[in-house]
Order: sequence, then C-alpha cells, then structure tokens
Amino acid sequence: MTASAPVVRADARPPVTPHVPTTSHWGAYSVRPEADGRLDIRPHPADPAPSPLLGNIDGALRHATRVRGPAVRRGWLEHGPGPSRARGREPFVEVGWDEALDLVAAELARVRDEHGPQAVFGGSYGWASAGRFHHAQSQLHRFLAQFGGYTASRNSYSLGTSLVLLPHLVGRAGTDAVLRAASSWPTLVQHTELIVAFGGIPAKNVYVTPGGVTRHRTPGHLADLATSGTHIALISPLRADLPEGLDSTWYPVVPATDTALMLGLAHTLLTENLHDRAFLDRCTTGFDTFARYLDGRTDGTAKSADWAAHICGHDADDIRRLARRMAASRTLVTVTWSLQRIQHGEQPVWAGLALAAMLGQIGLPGGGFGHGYGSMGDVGDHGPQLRLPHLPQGPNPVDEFIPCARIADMLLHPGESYEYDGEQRTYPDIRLVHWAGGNPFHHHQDLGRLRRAFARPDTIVVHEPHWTATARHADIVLPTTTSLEREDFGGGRRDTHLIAMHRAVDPVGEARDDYDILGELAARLGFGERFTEGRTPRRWLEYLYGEWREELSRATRADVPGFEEFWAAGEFELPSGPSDFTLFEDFRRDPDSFPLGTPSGRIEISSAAIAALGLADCPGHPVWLEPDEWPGAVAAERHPLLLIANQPATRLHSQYDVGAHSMASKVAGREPVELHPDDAAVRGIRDGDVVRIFNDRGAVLAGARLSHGLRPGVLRLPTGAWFDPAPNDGDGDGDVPLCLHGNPNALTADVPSSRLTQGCTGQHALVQAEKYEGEAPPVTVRRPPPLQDGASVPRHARGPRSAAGGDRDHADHADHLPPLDRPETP
Ligand SMILES: Nc1nc2c(c(=O)[nH]1)N[C@H]1C(S)=C(S)[C@@H](COP(=O)(O)OP(=O)(O)OC[C@H]3O[C@@H](n4cnc5c(=O)[nH]c(N)nc54)[C@H](O)[C@@H]3O)O[C@H]1N2
Ligand SMILES: Nc1nc2c(c(=O)[nH]1)N[C@H]1C(S)=C(S)[C@@H](COP(=O)(O)OP(=O)(O)OC[C@H]3O[C@@H](n4cnc5c(=O)[nH]c(N)nc54)[C@H](O)[C@@H]3O)O[C@H]1N2
Ligand SMILES: [Mo]
Repeated sequence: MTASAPVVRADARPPVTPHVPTTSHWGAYSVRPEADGRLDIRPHPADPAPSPLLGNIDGALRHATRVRGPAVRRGWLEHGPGPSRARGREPFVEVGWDEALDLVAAELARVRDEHGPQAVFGGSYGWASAGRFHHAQSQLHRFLAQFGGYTASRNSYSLGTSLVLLPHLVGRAGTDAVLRAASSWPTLVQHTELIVAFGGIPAKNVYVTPGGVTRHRTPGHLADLATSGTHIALISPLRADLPEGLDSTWYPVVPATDTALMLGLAHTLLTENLHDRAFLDRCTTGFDTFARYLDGRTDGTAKSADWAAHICGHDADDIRRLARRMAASRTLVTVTWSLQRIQHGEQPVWAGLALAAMLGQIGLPGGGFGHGYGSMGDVGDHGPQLRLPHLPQGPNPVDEFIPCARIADMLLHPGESYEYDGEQRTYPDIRLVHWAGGNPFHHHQDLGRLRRAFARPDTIVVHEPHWTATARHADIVLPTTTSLEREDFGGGRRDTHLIAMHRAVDPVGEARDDYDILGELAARLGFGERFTEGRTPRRWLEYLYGEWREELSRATRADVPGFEEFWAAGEFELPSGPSDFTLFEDFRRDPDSFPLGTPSGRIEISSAAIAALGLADCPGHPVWLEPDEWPGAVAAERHPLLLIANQPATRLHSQYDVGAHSMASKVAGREPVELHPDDAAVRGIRDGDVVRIFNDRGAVLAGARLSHGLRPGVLRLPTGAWFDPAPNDGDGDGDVPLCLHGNPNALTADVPSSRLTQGCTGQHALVQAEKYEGEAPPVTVRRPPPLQDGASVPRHARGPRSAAGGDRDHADHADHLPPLDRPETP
C-alpha cells in the first residue's frame, strides 16, 4: 500500500520564516505560516508514510467556526442556571473573558457548596489534541481534583467492552499484552501463514495513535504481507477493510454475526478433532463447558457450520474449509475493536479468544489471538514503551465515576441503579458538566436522547476551539487554542521521538490555553498558586522535561539532552530498548510459573466469576446472542438496512471536519454514505444524490456513493460529520432529530454492550433509506451560531451565585418547549 500525502505544496520561494516542529495524533510534521495566511505543512522527514489527515490542518485553523471569544447562552445569562431544553436552540451572547470566568467560577463554587463536588461531572471524555502538557483532560482533572473533586468517567468509547471483559479472561497483564498485539508486524510477516481478520485490517485507521507517531511503519508492514505468502481471510461487510494487493479471500459477512461464524468454525474444529487438546488442558480452563454448548448438549442446538451459515450468510462448506485451513497453518485470529462496539460486543472477543485457544497457538510467534491490528497505529509495534513527560493530576478526592458511555443515563436518571462489572452502582445527581477536549455530540449514541440529557444539569461549561455541536449545546463556551498556537512537547505510546511543539501562529481570536483558563478559574476559587505552582507554560515544559530527563537517563543510561538543546533541535530520538512482549510465550512454556492474573491462572474459556453474576446478556462462556440492531431482528422489518458507523478515513473523529481533506470527501456538501448499487436501484437513488436515512430515533441527510465494495443491505456512514440538527426537527423538541449533515449518531441506539461491561454500541444501527425529493435544506454547522452583543442583553437580576438554579422543579426558561418531566423512554 502506498500512502497518499496530498499535503505538501511545491515551495519555490525561499522560506520567510523557518518551518517549526510539532506533532498530532496522526503524525509529526513541521509547519510554516505563509504570507497569504495559509500554512505550509511538511511531514516529518523520517516518516515513511505520512498521514493524509495532515491535509485538514490548513483549512481548519482559522475557519469561520473558530470560537472567537467567550460566549454565554442567552437564556442562561438572563435567567441564571437551571435545567433547560433551550440548550442548542438559543443564540449566544459574546461576553468578555473576565465576565465569563467570573460566571464559571461562581457557578462551580455554588454547585460544590450547595450539592457537593460529586455534583460536578468532569469525566470529559475525548481525544483533545496531542501534546503532553496542554492535554485538555489532564489539565481539567488536575484543576477539578484541587477544586474538591468531581464525578469521573472510566474506560473509553474505543474499548469500553474489552477493557472490562478481558481481565476476567486473561488477567490485567494479559489484557495489556492482548491489546498491544500477540505478535509484532515483522513476526507476522515472517511466521504467519493465515490471518483470519474479523473486521479486517483497515489501513485507514493505522495512521492514528494517541499522542502522535513519528514513523508510520504499519503501512509498510501491511505491504510486506503481499510478498510473505500470508493469506488473509477478510471477514467484513466492507471490502475496504483490507488494502488491495494482498493474497486474500473476502467473506462479506452479515454484520454482527461474527460470533456465530466463530462458533461454526469452533464446532468444525471440535467435531473433526482438529483442536489442540493438550494446549486446552494445560493453558485454559472451562473448555468442556464451552464444548457442551458447541455440540448442542446445553441447549439442543449444535453450533455447526450449517447453523452458522444460516446466520452469517456464508456457505457452510466454506466455513468448514476455513476451519481446516486454520488448523493446518500458523494462524492468527484477530478481531478489530469495532466488533466490541456493538450490543453483546463481549461475544466476538471472547469467542475469538476461545477459537484461537482451540488452535493451540497462543504464545507461538505469529499465531494466537490479536485484538486491534488495523484499529490503531501502535498495535503490533513492539518497540519499547517509554514513559514520556506528563502533567501530574493528583488524586480525585471524590470516588464517584461512571463508565464513560453511560453519560445520558446518568444525566436522565440520577439516583437510579445500574450494574457494572459485578457491582450494583447508583447514578449521581449532576448539576454542572465541565467538558474540555471532547465532543460528546460527536461520540455519544442517540443524539436526540443526549439532547434531552443535556437539558437536565443547571450549567454546562465547554472549552472548545470550534463551534462543535457540543459547544452549541453548552451554556458557557470558552474558546481555546489549538496545538499550533502554544508551546508543548508530544509523542505517542511506542513513539520513536519526543517532538518539541513550537508555537507556529498567534492564538486565533481571543482563544486562551486550557491551562490559562483553568489557572484563572483556580485563582478566583482561591487555589491559583497551587494549580500553577507559579509556572508559565514554558517553565512547566522545562520542569516536566527536567524530571523526565533525569529518570530516563537513570533508567536507560542514555545521553538525554538538556531542555534548551532538545528545544532547539526540535526533537529527541528516544533510546531503543528490548521489547517487553513475552507474557504469552512465558505462559505457554510454563503456565504454573507464569500464571495469568485470572482466578484459575489460565485463559478462561468459561469464567465461573462471570457465570456467577447470572447476566442473561453476558453468560459464563462465549454464546451467540442476537443484538437488537442486526438484519435478523424484528426491527429490520421496518428498517431493513444495517448502517455501519465506523471511523472516518478523512479525519480523526470529528476533528477538523471543516479541513480541506475532510471537505473534499463530502458529497452534496454532506457526509458520504456508501451503499450497494442494488439497494440504491430499488430506491431510485443515484450516485451523488442526497439521501434521507432514518429510523425511530432520528434521521440524517447524507450524500450517496454507490459501491460494490459492501455487502448488499449494508450502508456505511462514518462517524464525525458535525451534528447539525434542523431547527424545527421532529416533533419540535429534538426528540427525533434530523441531522442535515450526516452524523450517524443521530441514528444509533444508546444501549450498553452488556450489564457486565457497559461499553458503547455505536458501530451498528438498523435504518431505512430513501432519495431526498426536492431541494435539501443546506448544512448550517459550518457557520458559527447566532451571536449577540453582550452589552444589549440584561443579566440575571440575582446573579448566578444566588440563583435558585438548584431546584429541579423551577420553571424551564424556554416556554415554547415541552416540560422536562415527561417520561423518558429507556
Ligand atoms: N456511532 C459511533 N460513534 C462512535 C464510534 C463508533 O465507532 N461509532 N467510535 C467512538 C470512539 S472509538 C471514540 S475514541 C470517540 C471519539 O470521540 P471524541 O474523542 O470526543 O472525538 P474528537 O472529535 O476527537 O473530539 C475532540 C474534541 O476536542 C477538541 N480539542 C482539540 N484540541 C483541544 C484542546 O487543546 N483543548 C480543548 N478544550 N479542546 C480541544 C476538538 O476540537 C474536538 O471537538 O467517538 C466514539 N463514537
Ligand atoms: N482515520 C482514522 N483512523 C482512526 C480513527 C479515526 O477517527 N480516523 N480513530 C481511532 C480510534 S479512537 C479508534 S478506537 C480506532 C478504532 O478502530 P476500529 O474500531 O477497529 O475501527 P472502525 O473503523 O470503527 O471499524 C473497523 C472495521 O470493522 C468493520 N465492521 C463493522 N461492523 C462489523 C461486523 O459486524 N463484522 C465485521 N466482521 N466487521 C465489521 C467495519 O467495516 C470497519 O471498517 O481507530 C483509530 N484510527
Ligand atoms: Mo476510539
């Protein structure tokens, strides 16, 4: 595969100012502002495959959607804090920084003093931008910990299901080892004869690693597979989930049925006696329970290849042939993270692990079980993982938390109980939400429901560079700088370099750093000195680097330059070291001396601990459970198409959606939806048409792209188009939003993967599609929201500090909207 790098412009003139170094979640680069205000972007010279996402930065930096100055929702300014359905529907009023910071500080203090610090939700999930010091979540968590504490969030949207499930199956260290990949890419290229890739190895994803990556090596490793003799079984509804040019077979499986296919493969291994009984006896526990389920002794149904074929839409003989080939080859079973981002997402991960255990190759080079090859750039990278400098956050004095994907449940159902990893927990009553560095109106499911949830708190504060949908649903928006507007240093897990991030341009508008904003708030709240420790950002960089340098020099004996030298050089190439990936090799050799951290010390093919919880949605061994959103579901009668909402190829999530590379992919100004020509033909849809995609939760408008590269009945609408709810959407209160731009989370369901893990389930949704007749309403989200001049708007008479906003029964300010207390649909 060759990387496309549409970002480097021919540069004939001699440079006015030099390019300065920086990095991003999608790679290191250098940048120089041009006389005409544009940016010249050059990938890092050591990067063999720069990311196409670099092409988004130039167009986005000074886009009209940058938040120019602090802004307050008009109703909040006039009436003070309180629940309101007007969020996301009212104009904003521009105020000065001092007034905005006074309002936020007073409201934080009011909520803490009246309700306790746990009434502040500071989970603030999101990717923010690269940079170790100006990391928005670290800054916010440090601030809120010193403020008195906050309700936190746990796990991630990426891996919410696996992070809770896998420790039960392989222990904590085993989970780390599985997620960093069974074998390195070069080991796969050398040893693996067959990769059975559930969800494929989507090359579009491998440019991204949290914190950054200097050398993108995975695209090269993928290209090497073309000449290594490795065969790849691409199991995915999308052909694009594997690069062209590899020796592969495409199994266009029915979405959400991978578990059934895995069970059919496992049944074939069992009945044809192709499983490794010795490995199962030595290294696993609970195989016999699983075998009784496979052969039908448990429930009367054998999970045969014929049974599986019926569910996953594949020929039974093909399934049997694949099972035999797996047993005869050095085989890697790998499962992308997307497969656990659906209801019952535990099952494909657990069944994949069980299947690999039956092959008996876990711990052998190039064999066994992998999770996330192609999901993230650093999976399969076995370089040393060095601790990089980081901002100390301090302990949170409040121990309240939620699994991150339960945000809407928490806001809508305070005091209600829920289960999580065997615990019975209660949702706290949140009065203030403080978000920095994430976009829940991109990342959460069922955005109509999230709007109802965001109507509940007294106050929502958002730090954002752009007028994202989250900013538009806030009460107080504080404009923040992006990486190019401040000094920092950055690098990703397993990165080869620490990159100095020089300031390339002045802050846009009145934007301030998150650090600066929080320092000002801390000063107003009486802990300014404690928060800043008297340091400017530059002094922090010197301090954090200095501590780290000492530690690294001690640990590696490497010659680590002083800060000035590092800063002037623009980077420091990190010392290399031995790889630390021997856990499963050691375990395989001697499971008694190297037990996994599970109750049995072995791989748990059945888990007595999970079985004891008695959860119907996650029993004690891998099972086929029908999700609500799959083509075989009852709901498919009305909404027969299965929408895949996967990661976008043209941006990172919702970041820089207005950037040039992302914009170039839009169709009719909207997010492209790929559909099969047969599905288009019966609906009269042609390439380039605006289509309306809908279900009972919402509707979106998207631009049609016809493709034979997906299974009929499947649509692909990637995540990240900025949510743009039509003003008079649905029944008028946004319960059923119409997103004019094509954000798939207007359609997805806000249900957990299971009561064990509470992971998010955004990857799939059942929908119907039709051609949009007439002229489609234009996208509005690429303009800022209506802004009013602060001088003309009266402030709440009592001032927010004394406002009675804590009373849930007090009148909703937006009279035209239905009352808040209408019953919630779960
Ligand atoms: N339907 C569906 N939904 C999904 C998924 C799916 O598969 N399907 N995938 C999920 C996954 S895996 C993830 S990780 C999430 C991602 O969800 P998020 O991480 O929330 O998405 P981002 O768009 O990266 O949001 C980061 C935000 O931070 C802002 N930002 C950047 N730099 C700074 C800064 O320095 N300071 C501040 N204050 N803000 C900054 C950006 O402008 C942006 O709005 O989405 C999830 N949502
Ligand atoms: N360009 C780019 N790269 C990214 C990101 C980004 O936003 N943009 N985000 C990063 C983040 S935060 C994360 S967590 C990772 C996520 O990594 P993943 O979760 O692995 O990525 P996705 O693209 O959501 O899904 C991978 C593929 O799974 C396939 N798939 C979906 N449903 C099914 C199914 O039921 N069965 C089978 N067999 N296949 C299915 C889809 O066709 C999809 O292309 O990506 C990272 N990389
Ligand atoms: Mo993610």
